[in-house]
Amino acid sequence: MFQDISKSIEACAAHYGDEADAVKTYLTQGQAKALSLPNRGPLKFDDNGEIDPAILEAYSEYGFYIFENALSEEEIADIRADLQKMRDNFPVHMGADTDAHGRPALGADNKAMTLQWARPLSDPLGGTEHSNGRHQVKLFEPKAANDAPPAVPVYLSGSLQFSPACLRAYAHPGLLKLAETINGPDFVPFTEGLFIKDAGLGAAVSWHQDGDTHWDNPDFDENIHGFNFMGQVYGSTAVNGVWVVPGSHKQTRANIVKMVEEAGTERLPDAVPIICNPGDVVINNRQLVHGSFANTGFETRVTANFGFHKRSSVLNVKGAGIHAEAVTMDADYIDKRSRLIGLAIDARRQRFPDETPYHYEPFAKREGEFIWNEAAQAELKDYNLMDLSI
Ligand SMILES: O=C(O)CCC(=O)C(=O)O
Repeated sequence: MFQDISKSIEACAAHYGDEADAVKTYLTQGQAKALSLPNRGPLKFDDNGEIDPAILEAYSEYGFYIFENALSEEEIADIRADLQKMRDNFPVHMGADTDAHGRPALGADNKAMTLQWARPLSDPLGGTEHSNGRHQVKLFEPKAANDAPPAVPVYLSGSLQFSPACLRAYAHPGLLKLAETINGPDFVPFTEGLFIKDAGLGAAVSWHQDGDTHWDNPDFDENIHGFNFMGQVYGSTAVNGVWVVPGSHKQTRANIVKMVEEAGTERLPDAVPIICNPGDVVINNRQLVHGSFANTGFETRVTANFGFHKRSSVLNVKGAGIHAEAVTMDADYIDKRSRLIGLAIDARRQRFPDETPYHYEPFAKREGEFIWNEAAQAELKDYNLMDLSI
């Protein structure tokens, strides 16, 4: 049912010297524990078209849920084709203005952040002040192969401007219904990007919680920092995938330094990997302690991330400054950034005419405003300057 990653487990463990056996056990046991949790299955609805309450209960309990086959084979094929086009247009090396064909590289003249790079198998964020210091510990950095390039792409911000297929996935009616159920019908965007973890090269993302703004809010609750959907383009494994500490989203800001100290290892004992097949989409609470190790295995992971917030979590709130410049996000600002939802719904309607499109209540009387075509796609350039970062 899932890909056999035993060779990757061996390869991963081999990087850890004396700890190789412990790593192997951690990966194998984590995998078994993850697959025993009751938080995966198809996106199900009751007779009234509402999300199956059992899904909402499991999401609330664990802080993540895996929707199997949420993206059809056709949709995944579209995303892979876009990905190939984008990769073909990546800068030929970090900082280059042109791609391998001498054309202007993807994102070369953008104002907003686009492609981010890191040394192969490094942990570029752990233990730094980057992103307001949320990656509190530095993870082990395995040694990459001698012929590995000095830097590899790890994250593409603002991905929907470069990929109509990712834009269409963003308007998946079942997923947007879930966003509505959790965040209310006036839910708003957060940020979108691609996590790229190439086999044998992909960098780590150290343990962290995403939420930054509302930890001391008197109205704090488990959903106040929103969630990310994580669409799996090639699947996700114990070696290349995100690990999470189930249930940690209900508590306050975690002291990850202490968690690692108490465990005596960066391999947090309560964590489990998110295991997926291609086409599965995960909902991941942004307060969950999570992270991913360097990808020392033989399988590449690419995750299409796209998140949503409650409107009340961002309205007239000063942004965290992590994904975009920190400004106070008023109703006009939020409306402008939310236009992406209207455009994505129209893009999806054109590609999948037999599907009932999602009805986004805030644009109930404005649907005619959102017409997707090549010009509208081009106008998305730098849209992520207005990410709703909290
Ligand atoms: O995909 C990954 O490796 C990291 C994902 C992550 O940290 C996030 O979505 O916040």
